[in-house]
Amino acid sequence: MRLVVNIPTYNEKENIEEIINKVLDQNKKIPQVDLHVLVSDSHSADGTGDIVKRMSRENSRVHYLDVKERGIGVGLIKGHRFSLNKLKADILAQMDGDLSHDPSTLPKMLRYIQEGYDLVNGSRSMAGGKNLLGWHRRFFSRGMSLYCRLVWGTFNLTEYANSYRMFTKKLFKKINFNNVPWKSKTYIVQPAFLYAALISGARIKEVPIIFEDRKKGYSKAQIVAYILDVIKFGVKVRFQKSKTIIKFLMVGSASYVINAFLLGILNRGDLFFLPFLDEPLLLIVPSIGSAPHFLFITFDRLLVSSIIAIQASIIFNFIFHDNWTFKYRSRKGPKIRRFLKFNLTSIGSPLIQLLSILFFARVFNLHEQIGLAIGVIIGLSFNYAVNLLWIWKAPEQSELQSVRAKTI
Ligand SMILES: Nc1nc2c(ncn2[C@@H]2O[C@H](COP(=O)(O)OP(=O)(O)O)[C@@H](O)[C@H]2O)c(=O)[nH]1
Ligand SMILES: [Mg+2]
Repeated sequence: MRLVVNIPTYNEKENIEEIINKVLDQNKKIPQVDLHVLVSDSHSADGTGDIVKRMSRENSRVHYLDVKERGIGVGLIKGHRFSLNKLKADILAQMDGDLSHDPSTLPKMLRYIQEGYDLVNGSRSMAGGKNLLGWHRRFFSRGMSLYCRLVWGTFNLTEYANSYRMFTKKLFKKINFNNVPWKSKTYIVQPAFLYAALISGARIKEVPIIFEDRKKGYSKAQIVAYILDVIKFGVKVRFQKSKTIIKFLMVGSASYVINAFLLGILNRGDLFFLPFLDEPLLLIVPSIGSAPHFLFITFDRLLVSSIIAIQASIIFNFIFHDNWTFKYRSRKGPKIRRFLKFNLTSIGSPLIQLLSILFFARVFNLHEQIGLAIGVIIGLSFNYAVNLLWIWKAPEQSELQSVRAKTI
């Protein structure tokens, strides 16, 4: 099993040799993997490339890739692709080339990957973690984390910006890079990659790390441009999420039309005052006067037509939600189980509407249409919430803690 640690660099001649050696040293602690280091360099002008090329001639575990263009995202993504395609990596990792990340965390990260996590993320903000950068950089990291947490709604992740990560080849292949602005000149690739991993249903584990400030060389971070990119990305994520609600409401409206139309033609042959058929489609089912009774229920045409119409609209809803509205969310288990869950929760909304009509009419003496309108809003919110949290849910962090150990 091969693990490739990708180090993106731009002008790191003072640090690169030391960090490569320190990473390779870790192999003693994790002899079960074939550890390699890849330096993905943006054509540094300071001779970083020459140092790495010399090292790669002396040691077959060291590799050099000139990604030519500037940008840490270019180094990372092109580097990971190279690791997969050329170096045949099974597990991918990435860390900074300025000794800010301590390579001795690598064995711990590997352990979690081997336990079945898809992505292990080094965190400076969780218990045991530390950020030793200056106060303004710490302030920026904290602010950015808070923004991402609130906007993305990921309250269990503490770190968004850090680059020290390990993940599986399977996860990397699953990620849709069209949604990751990795060619940007800022470090937006860090949060954007994390978000793309979440969307792909990645099981994520955070491990505490201590982030040292670099001792040599200079920082290439462009904080103002980075802040703007993070804000822009957050707006995009929010819009994506609103799109889900809009789709949900569109499918719901269409299914109401189907429901009403079917009920009309089955029960009466018309829709309100619009005649469609000469007689009800369900003529064979008797109307209330001659219908059979069972316990308190009369099996008349209205009841049978309602059940058929409602069930048809539920099926319509399900097909569109499964293939369109919630398509981007991870789906676990067989489709039939999701369908049964959906049917079960679909009862919730009419029940809420009925209770709301009765409650507002009987308790507050309000018109039944007011109760119905309130009931529809509560019912729809209820359905939307259970759809997101139960039927088409992306895995929660809390679930991740209890993930079953799985050997790779
Ligand atoms: N390939 C590549 N790597 C870069 C680029 N800019 C920064 N890096 C690397 O990304 C890592 C983090 O950059 P650094 O300047 O230390 O940012 P800071 O830690 O946020 O101050 C280091 O290994 C840099 O050499 C770039 O344009 N291309
Ligand atoms: Mg740095």
